[in-house]
Parts: sequence; C-alpha cells; structure tokens
Amino acid sequence: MTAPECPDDCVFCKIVAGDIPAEIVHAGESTLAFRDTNPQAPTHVLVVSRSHYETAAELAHHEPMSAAEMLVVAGKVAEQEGMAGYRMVFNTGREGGQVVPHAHLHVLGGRSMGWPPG
Ligand code: DGP
Repeated sequence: MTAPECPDDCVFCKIVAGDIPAEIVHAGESTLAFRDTNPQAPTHVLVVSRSHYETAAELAHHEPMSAAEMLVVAGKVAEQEGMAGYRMVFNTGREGGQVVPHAHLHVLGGRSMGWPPG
C-alpha cells in the first residue's frame, strides 16, 4: 500500500516538505527530527515520519522500518543532545493527547521524568 495522501492542512507534512520552517536536528531516510515549538522538557524533539499516517501504529503496520527508524533516531538525538536518560511518547488519538494527526514520536529529556505521566 502506498502512504495515504497528505491532507492540505497537515503541519508535519508541510515541515517535511520544507514549506514551513522547523529547527531540524536530524534528517533520516524516512523520518525527520525537529524541536517541538511547545517544549515540555529542556530538550523536546519530535521524530516524524516522512509519510503521512495518522498514528504510529498505522505507520508500523504499513512501514515497519520507518517506525523502527523513529526509535533509532531517538537514540541518536539523545546522544547528540547529551541526555543521560529520556522519555519516548506516542500520543495516540484525541483521548491519548494527540493533537497533530501525523505519526510522531516525542523525545523528552534534560530533566527527571515523573511517573505516572499526566
Ligand atoms: P501531539 O499532542 O502528540 O499531537 O503533539 C504535537 C506536538 O507538535 C505539540 O507538542 C506541539 C508540536 N507542534 C505543533 N505544531 C508545530 C509546528 O508547527 N512546529 C513544531 N516544531 N512543532 C509543532
């Protein structure tokens, strides 16, 4: 299956296409990592898929290597940013806290993380 077409209003597709700016920290074959504009930790990077799937689960189903690349890139970003530890979050669906319906991984670090998350 080819990836679903990008909706006109998808902000992450626009960043991937270079149509809106972002502070890019890593460019991978099937992912792009850039800083979140609303950081929830001293370091807060989003790793997004270049293909448009609404959720990480859908991405993993159709492009498992792209989903795996997200995790590899998270590790690279953590090393690059000198994070001693980090948290990876996939908000999924409205009730799961997902606001942008384009598969993305939050990588947060630079402070101690609490548990349970809010
Ligand atoms: P989520 O709630 O999981 O869908 O997280 C979406 C995140 O995307 C949120 O933390 C803010 C971030 N974000 C939204 N719009 C932009 C943008 O235009 N640029 C960047 N860099 N981040 C954005």
